[in-house]
Amino acid sequence: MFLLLFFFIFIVTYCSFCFLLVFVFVAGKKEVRVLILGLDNAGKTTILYKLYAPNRVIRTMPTIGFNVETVTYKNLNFSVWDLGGQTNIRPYWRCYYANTDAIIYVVDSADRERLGVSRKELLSMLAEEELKNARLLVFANKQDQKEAMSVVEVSQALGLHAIKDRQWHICKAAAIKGEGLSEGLDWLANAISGTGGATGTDDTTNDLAELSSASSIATEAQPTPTQ
Ligand SMILES: Nc1nc2c(ncn2[C@@H]2O[C@H](COP(=O)(O)OP(=O)(O)O)[C@@H](O)[C@H]2O)c(=O)[nH]1
Ligand SMILES: [Mg+2]
Repeated sequence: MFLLLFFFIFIVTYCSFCFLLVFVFVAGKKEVRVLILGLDNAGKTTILYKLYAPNRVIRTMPTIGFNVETVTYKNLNFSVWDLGGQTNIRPYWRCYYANTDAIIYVVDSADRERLGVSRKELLSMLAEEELKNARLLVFANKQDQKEAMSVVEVSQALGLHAIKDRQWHICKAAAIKGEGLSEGLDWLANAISGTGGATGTDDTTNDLAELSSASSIATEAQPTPTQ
């Protein structure tokens, strides 16, 4: 009888311990909802899959609808939504805005002709009430292209310096080689955890002079997001 009671208590204790372990593991990782937006052909899908599987060779097709993957980085679970960027799909971006913690806005730095359109889309998106608390990370992508604008040029063309009401950061990237992505994700993880990137004009990462040097370090580093 005693043996049976002992066995019962042992099983209950063991199960509770396992449950606690699973709970701590699951609850310990904060869920972060991220949208990857930008014009078509900017490199959004390439970025999503480079973050998801850094060593995989990525071949993309124009995205109709969306792709979504979970990327775990610095104890955060990023649920990353990559939405199609074609002109006729852009009006549907707003269907995904609710509860968004951060926007990754991707620009093709070599596409000088459409930078004005990209700026217009960015500004109208930032004006949306549902996104007023979302942090903004901009990737000046395709820096491997000879004709690519510098990160400072892209920043100025987008008018980022005028954004005072949210945390934002821009860094250069060559998504196809996986360059610059970890620096961006580092900033985002710090901003979400509240350990970096103060809001508004006081944010030193929003300073253009700082930004060019911070980003030039980024392109030399290889991305090391954990899966
Ligand atoms: N040269 C270069 N091409 C890139 C880079 N990132 C993406 N691409 C290419 O740009 C094209 C569009 O990429 P994709 O990710 O589908 O763009 P999306 O429409 O924004 O999702 C593809 O041919 C990619 O291989 C990059 O950093 N450098
Ligand atoms: Mg795509």
